[in-house]
Amino acid sequence: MSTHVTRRDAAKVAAAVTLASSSATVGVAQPAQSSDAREVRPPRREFPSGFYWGTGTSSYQIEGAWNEDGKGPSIWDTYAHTPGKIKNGDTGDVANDHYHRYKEDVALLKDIGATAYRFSIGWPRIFPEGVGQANPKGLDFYSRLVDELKAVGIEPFATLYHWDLPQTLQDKYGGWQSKDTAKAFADYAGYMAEQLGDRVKHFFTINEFRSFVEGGYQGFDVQVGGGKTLHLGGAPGLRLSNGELNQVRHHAVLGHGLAVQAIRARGWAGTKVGFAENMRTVVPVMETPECIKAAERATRDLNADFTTVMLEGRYTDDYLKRNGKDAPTFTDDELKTIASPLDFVGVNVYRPNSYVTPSDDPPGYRSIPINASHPKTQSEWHVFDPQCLYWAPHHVQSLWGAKSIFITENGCSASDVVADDGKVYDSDRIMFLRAYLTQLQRATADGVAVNGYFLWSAQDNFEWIYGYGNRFGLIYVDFQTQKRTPKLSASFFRETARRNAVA
Ligand code: GBH
Repeated sequence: MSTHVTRRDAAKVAAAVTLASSSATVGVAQPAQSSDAREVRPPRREFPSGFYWGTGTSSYQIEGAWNEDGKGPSIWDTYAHTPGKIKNGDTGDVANDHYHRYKEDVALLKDIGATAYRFSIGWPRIFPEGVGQANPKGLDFYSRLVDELKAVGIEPFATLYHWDLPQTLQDKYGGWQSKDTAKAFADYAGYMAEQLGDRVKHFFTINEFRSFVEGGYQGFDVQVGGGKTLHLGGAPGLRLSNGELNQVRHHAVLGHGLAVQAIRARGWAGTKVGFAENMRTVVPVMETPECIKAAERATRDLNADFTTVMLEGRYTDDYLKRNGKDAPTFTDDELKTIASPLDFVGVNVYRPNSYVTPSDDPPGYRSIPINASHPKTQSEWHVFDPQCLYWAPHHVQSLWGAKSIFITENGCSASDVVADDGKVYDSDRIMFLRAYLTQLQRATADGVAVNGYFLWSAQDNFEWIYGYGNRFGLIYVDFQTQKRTPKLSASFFRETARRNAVA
């Protein structure tokens, strides 16, 4: 062993001698001092100043306290309590016990360097029956949470609907199958803007229309490569026909529009409002003008039911034709409401939904299949492609002229474990974040108006039908003891937020 080291050292000395003598011979300076030596700059991928660095969570996924302080049951309480619906029979009854530990959790957000926090308000905490008398204890919880955030300088962003519909509205109206639910949602939204609007300046109406409508009212098939599809579902677990489903979609966007109007009517001056949708993200196969145009067309088309109608105020001809007798029924007035002007557009971006090339035949683009070997993260639906964090906001701006865009969710699950030294080394999450954020930085450098990024999620939490198995957090949670441990990715996030540049 020692002989080996000695021999290597000897070789180094010999090399140095050779260099020195050759430079002496030809009169060339040492490489380190050479004027034509390649200078390597330190990486510098900065975001615009004032960019928000946030994390996100949702009420049912972290709060627990499912039947405390007057909260009414939600459709997710019912669904999770139904045997066989959630992996391992997990429920959100206790979850991260955030309802009782919110102070510790806000302190952790501060520690990991977040400057913004996107949380959701549990509608049945505020209106246990969906409508009627407000529950002061429910309101008080969110009011204390907001105070706690503001006290440490973290900007609160509130989502009004992250899927936990009051069970009463499901029983009474069939949930979003009825316009009455859309109206009740607007009343609740206006009330929240009135109550919290002195301190909360940003509201998101609804989170992921596509997920809760398609997952909850029919179940949906997701392409994951090689022609393989997954069938995913969620509360309330209905299986409606296509025509009925389109009507639910319509009521959901109508609820959004009515909520925007209620927030404007009853909220405080300076309140900003938008939605947070997991748009179908389309990536052009190549960055040629023709291919980018094709990707834009596909984006408008594939999102006709939610994003497009909310930003354009009309269902595209193609959407109506494609759905024929299954198209939703609507009025012109409703379309106007649905497209009520917004202050920003929120997009949740995880994966590409489609890769397109141009086509001479209508509709002007062709979706190519995702390959079987395409890389994925730990979640079975999560096809990995950093480019989608470039293209999603790019399309939103080029198609609809959005002046302000937030990435309301982005992140991945990973097989995190606590190592012997007590740390959590989530190397793959850091790779994921660096790659995706590099593309987001590229978008802002190209002039796309992105004002903030919310990493999903602050903490590991109840991942819907997957229960506690799929961990998305920057902070590891031991669900037996409720101990929180920041992962290595939390250091990456803190450094990124501190420098306002990809770390
Ligand atoms: C978001 O939804 C949720 O807002 C959040 O609550 C959740 O914890 C987080 O992401 C992580 O999953 O996108 O075409 O592949 C994501 C839940 C959305 C994941 C639909 C699967 C399948 C359709 N799901 N998606 S697709």
